[in-house]
Amino acid sequence: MEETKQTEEESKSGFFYRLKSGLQKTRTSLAGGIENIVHGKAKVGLELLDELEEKLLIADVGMKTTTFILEDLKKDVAQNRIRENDEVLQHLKGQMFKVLSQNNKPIQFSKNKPLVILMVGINGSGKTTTIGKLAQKWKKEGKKVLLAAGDTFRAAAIDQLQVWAERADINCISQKSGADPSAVAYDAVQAAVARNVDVLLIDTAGRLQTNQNLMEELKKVKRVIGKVLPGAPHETLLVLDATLGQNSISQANHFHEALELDGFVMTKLDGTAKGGVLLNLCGELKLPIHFIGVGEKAEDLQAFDSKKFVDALIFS
Ligand SMILES: Nc1nc2c(ncn2[C@@H]2O[C@H](COP(=O)(O)OP(=O)(O)O)[C@@H](O)[C@H]2O)c(=O)[nH]1
Ligand SMILES: [Mg+2]
Repeated sequence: MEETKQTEEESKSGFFYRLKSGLQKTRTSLAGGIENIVHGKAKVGLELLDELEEKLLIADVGMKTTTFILEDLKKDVAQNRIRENDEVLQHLKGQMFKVLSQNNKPIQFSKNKPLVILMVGINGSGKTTTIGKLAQKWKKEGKKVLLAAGDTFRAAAIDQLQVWAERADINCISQKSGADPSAVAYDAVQAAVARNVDVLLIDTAGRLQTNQNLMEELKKVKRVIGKVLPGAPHETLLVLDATLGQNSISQANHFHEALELDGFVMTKLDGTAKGGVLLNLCGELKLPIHFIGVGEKAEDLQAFDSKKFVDALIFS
C-alpha cells in the first residue's frame, strides 16, 4: 500500500513530482543554499546562523519572517540544545511550516451555494489562466461552475476566458468590451443564483495597485456583488506573479487595504528562484495561500499544502 503511494507520488505525472520540479529554481537558490550552508559547517554556531539569516534575506523572505524563523534556533544553539547540522535543518523546516500554515483556511463549498470567488490582481499575474484551470478542475470533480468575464477592458480578455469556458463546456457570462464590469458581475451573480451553480468565478481587469480609479472600480464590483447576494463574494483572491518577488508584498498590502482580501494565489513559481516570497507573504499579511501555479498545464495549478511545499523545497 505504502509502496504504491510512493510510486504514484514520484512518477512524472504525480502531484509531488510536479511540485518538486516546479520549485526547482527556488530549491536551488534558497533551499539548496540553506542545505549547503548547514552541511558545509563543521560546527553549529553563530557563524552558521549569520549565514542562514543572510541567505533568507537575499531570497526575499523578508526581515520579519526571517527573524521569526531563526528566533528559537538562535536560543537553542546558544544554549547548546541544538548541536547537529541535521537538527538545524529539521528546525528550519518546522519553522517554515509554521509560517506557511498559520493562516490555513480552506475554501468551503458546503457553506455557500453559489460560492462566489472574485479574482483580482495586476495585469499578467495569471487571473484568467487561474480561473480557467480552476473551472476545469472543479467541473471534473462534478461541480456546476459558472464564469464571468469581468475584464471588459480588452476584447481579447473576454475571448480568452470564453476559450477556457468552451474547452471545459462551462457557461460564461459576458458583455461587450467596454461594458461596466459591475454590470457583468451583477448579471453573473443573478445567473449563478437562478441556475443553482456551485461556484461562480469572476474575472477582473488587471490594474496597478497604485491606480486609484481602477481600484475604485474594483471596490464597486465587490459592493455590487454583495448587494445581489449578501455575504458574497465569499473569497476575494489576489493573484500574484511569483517572479516579481518582494514586490508582491506591496501589491498585497495595497489590494488588501482597498478590498479586504481573503487569500492569495501565487502563479509562475516554476519560472523563478523567488519562491521564498511565499514565506514573506504569509508572515506579513497573515492570510492563506490557496493555490500555487507550478507550470503552464491545468494540473500545474495545485491546492497549496504547506507540508508538501516545505518537503518539496528541503528534502535532505
Ligand atoms: N509558467 C507559468 N505561466 C503561467 C502561470 N500562470 C499563468 N501563466 C502565464 O502568464 C500569462 C498571463 O496570464 P493571464 O491569465 O492572461 O494573466 P491576467 O492578465 O492576470 O489575466 C499567460 O501567458 C499564462 O499562460 C504559471 O503558474 N506558470
Ligand atoms: Mg486576464
